[in-house]
Amino acid sequence: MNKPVYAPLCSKFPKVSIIGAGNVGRTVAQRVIERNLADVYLLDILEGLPQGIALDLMSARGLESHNRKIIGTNDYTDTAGSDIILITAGLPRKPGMSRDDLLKINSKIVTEVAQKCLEYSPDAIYVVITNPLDVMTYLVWKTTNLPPQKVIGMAGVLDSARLQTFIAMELGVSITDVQGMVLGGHGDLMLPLPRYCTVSGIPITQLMDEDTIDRLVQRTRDGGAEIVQLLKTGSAYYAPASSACYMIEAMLLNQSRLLPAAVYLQGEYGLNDIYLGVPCRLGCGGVEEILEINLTDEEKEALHRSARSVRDNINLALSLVNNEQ
Ligand code: TXD
Repeated sequence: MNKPVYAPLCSKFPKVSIIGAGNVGRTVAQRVIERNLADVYLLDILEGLPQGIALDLMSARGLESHNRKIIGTNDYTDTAGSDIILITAGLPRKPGMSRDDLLKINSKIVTEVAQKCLEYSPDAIYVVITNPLDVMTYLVWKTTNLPPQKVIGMAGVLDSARLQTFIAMELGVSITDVQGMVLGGHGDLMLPLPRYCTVSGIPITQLMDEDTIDRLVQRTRDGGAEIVQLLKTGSAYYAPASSACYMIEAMLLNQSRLLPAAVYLQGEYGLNDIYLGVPCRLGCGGVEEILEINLTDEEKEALHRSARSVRDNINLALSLVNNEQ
């Protein structure tokens, strides 16, 4: 009698490589493995850091009851054949450092990281986290020359989660009943859209007065800064990591989720050759559709104002990177 062959049901478990083992990178790694979504390769420029975090997370596997592995590394060859590359590498702004200084440093880091990842994972989908988000996502797309649907920036999910949280807290309702959407660049000019916020289908404009909505919109815009001020060192990472994991899950499980993300615009919303937060559909191919929702003239103008600021920084980043070469 022939012996049965016990072949694995699937030959390959998804592989996610996370570049930058800082607060966001390591927290995304934890979320991804604890949800059994993929094996994770965590890479950092600092020796020992990703290895230490990986060993710590591996030691918790039995307790957290999952079977995914996490490898810490400083070597890009380990990231070969990734399905998703998440770029969180960068420096935070330090005292005395101007925004331009930070733009220059992070542009250099992100460009180098993208080049190295592309060498080993040319077929991956690239998700960018590093700030300034829309500019860094544009640079990754430009550097890799990948189809735009395979390079995406994470910000809208986070900004929308913050808005939804503030609405739920204000009304004392369950967060699961709240829907909301924030478009535009990930900065002071982001565009929370109260008209598209609902609680179980009821527009929030019927549940709150205008002053309250304005206050929550402003708190959303200042959401990152409020946390930075409280933490004193570093910036938010739990909700950013959840947001990144949410997008990774949508793609790995081919969920066709409709969410806001920084995507490459080619005429949508009257904007061209720019990365900006708009609603899109995410699935296994990356960005599967960009949705053009109706905006009032005022909202359109606010979106364009945000785009102008992102474009100025893209131009500045490109000139800084080109002068460096
Ligand atoms: O909504 C969003 N997109 C954001 C963005 C929400 C939160 C954080 N946001 C930005 O993500 C933040 O402004 C930073 O630009 C990144 C990462 O934030 P994090 O809080 O994780 O920063 P850390 O803790 O400083 O970690 C950065 C790591 C650190 O371990 C460095 O050693 C590493 O990046 N680093 C590198 N790794 C690999 N290669 C290079 N060149 C490199 N340079 C730094």
